[in-house]
Amino acid sequence: MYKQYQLPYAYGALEPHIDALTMETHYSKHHAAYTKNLNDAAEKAGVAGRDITELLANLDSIADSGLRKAIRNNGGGYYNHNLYFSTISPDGGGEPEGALALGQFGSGWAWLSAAAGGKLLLSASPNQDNPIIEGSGFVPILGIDVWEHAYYLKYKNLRADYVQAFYNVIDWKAVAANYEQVQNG
Ligand code: MN3
Repeated sequence: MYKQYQLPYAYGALEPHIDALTMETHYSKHHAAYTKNLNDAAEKAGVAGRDITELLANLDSIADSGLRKAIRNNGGGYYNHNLYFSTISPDGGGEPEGALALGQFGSGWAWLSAAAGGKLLLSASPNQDNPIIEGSGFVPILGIDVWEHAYYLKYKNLRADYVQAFYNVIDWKAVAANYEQVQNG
């Protein structure tokens, strides 16, 4: 059974950068739905209990194309949001890094990823894809969700303002811990 990352902070803790209603909807509706749908599809495909990273890296092993698509979308959504919610914090912030995230048009994600040995990659993915699903050899260590549901209630069409505000909540300690983990293989 795949379990949602448990938030160690309240929905309103990231105000004013990310508002409480957006956090609550994003976590308790969107992320919860990806998690439930992943569990349902994984059960049907006979892959329940497989490590999520390993599963996403080997989607081709799922013979049924409908289930493969369901696991790509919902497994991606499950993994991506676990990363998202675990790398933001009320104690976040610090030095921003360029124009990460503005390159992804439409619904998707902007990523900072790492590979064994410590190489870093900036990239963007559509939908709920990520560098693991794309077979890049890199593992995401920070993701900015640029689907409208991540910012629309507060920022409306002003995605750049959301991305700018997002830098105030990035938990660089968590990102550094992810980096260490990937770097050490
Ligand atoms: Mn989202």
